[in-house]
Amino acid sequence: ASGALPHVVLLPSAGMGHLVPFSRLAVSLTSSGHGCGVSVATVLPTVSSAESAHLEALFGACPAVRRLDFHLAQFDASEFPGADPFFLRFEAMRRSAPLLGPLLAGASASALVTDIALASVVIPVAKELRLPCYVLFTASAAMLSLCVHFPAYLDANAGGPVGDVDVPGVYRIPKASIPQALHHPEHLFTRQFVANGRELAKADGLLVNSFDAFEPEAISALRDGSVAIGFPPVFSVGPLAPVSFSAGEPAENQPDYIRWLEAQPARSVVYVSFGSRKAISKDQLRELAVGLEASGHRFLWVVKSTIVDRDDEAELSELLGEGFLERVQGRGMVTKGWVEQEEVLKQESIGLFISHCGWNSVTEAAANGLPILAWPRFGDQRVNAGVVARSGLGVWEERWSWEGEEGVVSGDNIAEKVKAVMADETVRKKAVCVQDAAAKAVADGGTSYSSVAQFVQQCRD
Ligand code: BUP
Repeated sequence: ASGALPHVVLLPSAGMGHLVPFSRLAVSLTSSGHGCGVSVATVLPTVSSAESAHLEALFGACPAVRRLDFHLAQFDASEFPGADPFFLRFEAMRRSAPLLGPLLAGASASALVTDIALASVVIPVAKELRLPCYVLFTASAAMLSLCVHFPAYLDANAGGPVGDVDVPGVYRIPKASIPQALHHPEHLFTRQFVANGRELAKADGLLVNSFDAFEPEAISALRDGSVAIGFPPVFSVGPLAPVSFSAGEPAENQPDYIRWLEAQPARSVVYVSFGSRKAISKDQLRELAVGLEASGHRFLWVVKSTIVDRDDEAELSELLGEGFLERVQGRGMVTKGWVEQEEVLKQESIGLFISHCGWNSVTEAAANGLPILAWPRFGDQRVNAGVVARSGLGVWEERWSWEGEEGVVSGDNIAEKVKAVMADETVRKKAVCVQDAAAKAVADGGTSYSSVAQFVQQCRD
C-alpha cells in the first residue's frame, strides 16, 4: 500500500556469484536509508558448502533479513547427464516455480526480486499474484544488454552460427566473448538464457550491480530503449556494499592470511583467484605456480581444483609441483579453502588481482581501486573482462583466454605479464579513478544510491 514500508522478497538461485549480490541487496534494503522489510527465499541444502556458510552468517549477523524456506519439487537430474551442478539447481528451481505462489501469498510480500536465472518462470507466477516483480541481474550491464538482445539476434540469424553480436546502442561483442554455451541452441544454459531474455520486458524493473560511470554505454542504451523498445526501468545499484560478517572480531581471531597481508608492504602482493565455480586444469595450475614464483612478487593464491567445494580433496603439494610450497614460503601463501575476499581486497598490501572476472569480483575490485589482470575463462567472464579493459580498471591479456581453452598459458608468459602490470603506474592510477567514481555513485545523492531509493519508492507506490 502507498506509503507503507514495503516487504520485499528476494529469490536468489544457486552459486556464490548469485547469492553474494542478493545478500548485499538484502542488507542495503533493510538499512536505515531505505528501510524495507526483506525476506530471502532459501533452498536447502545448497549446492556448495560456501553458500550454506554464507546464508548462516547472513541470517546470524542481520536479524532484520528474514529467511523464507523454499522447498523444491522432486527433480530428476538424470535427464541432463554431465550438466553443471549449478545449472541443474537453476533448472530444479525453475520447475518448482508454481510452488512460489502459495509461498509468496503467505509471506504478504509487496514486491519480489528474482534472480535472472529464474526470470522467465517466476515473472508469470508474480503476474498471476499481481505482485510487482523485479529482476536482479547478477553480471555486468553489458551482459544484461546481451541477454535482452540475444533472442532478437537469434531470430534474425535464422539458425545460422552465432558470430559477433552488435548490441544496439552498446557495442559489438566479439564472437569469442559470447558465452560458449550460447553457440549451442540446445544447451540447457542457452534455453534458460533465451527464455529469460524474452521475458525481461515484462518485469517491473531490472536491478543491476553496476554503476552509470562504470558502464555508461550499456546502462544508457538499456534505459533509452536502444537495446529494446519499451524496456522497463533499469536501476543501476552497484557496487553493492559487502556485508561484513567478521566486523568487530578481535585481531587474534583474524585468519592467518589477513595477519600475513597486514605484515606486507603496501601494494606488494598479487592476489590470485578464479572464483568459486570452476576448477582449473592441473597443468595450468602448475604453470601458474611457475609463473608466480618466477615473477618474484609476493602472492596470495586461492586454488580451486574441483567444481563443487565439497569434493575438493586433492593435496596442494601434489597439485602445484614438488617443492613449490617450500620454495615460496614467506613470500607466497596458497590456500585451498575459502578466504574472505572482501577483507583481502581491502588490504593496503594488495597490488594486483589476477581474476577470472566473475562480476562480483570485478565490482569488489572497482570499489577498492584494485587493478585487475583479467583472465576470464567461461560464461559471462569475457564480456565482464571487456568492461574491465574499457573502464580502465585493469588489463586483459586476451590471448590467455583463447590459449586456455585447449592449451596452457606458460609460466614464463605469466611471470612477464605480472611483472609488467605490477610496475605500471598508469594502470594503478586508472583503477583509483574507477574507485572514486564508485564511491561517488553509492554516496548519498549518487547515481546508485538514488537508483536504490527510486526502486524502494516504486515498491511503495
Ligand atoms: Br573463490 C572465493 N572467497 O575464496 P564471482 C570467492 N569469494 O569471498 P563466481 C570469497 O565469492 P559466477 C573465495 O568475493 C565474490 O563475492 C567473492 O563471485 C567471493 O565469481 C564471490 O566473482 C564470487 O561473481 O561466480 O563465484 O565464479 O561465475 O556465478 O559469477
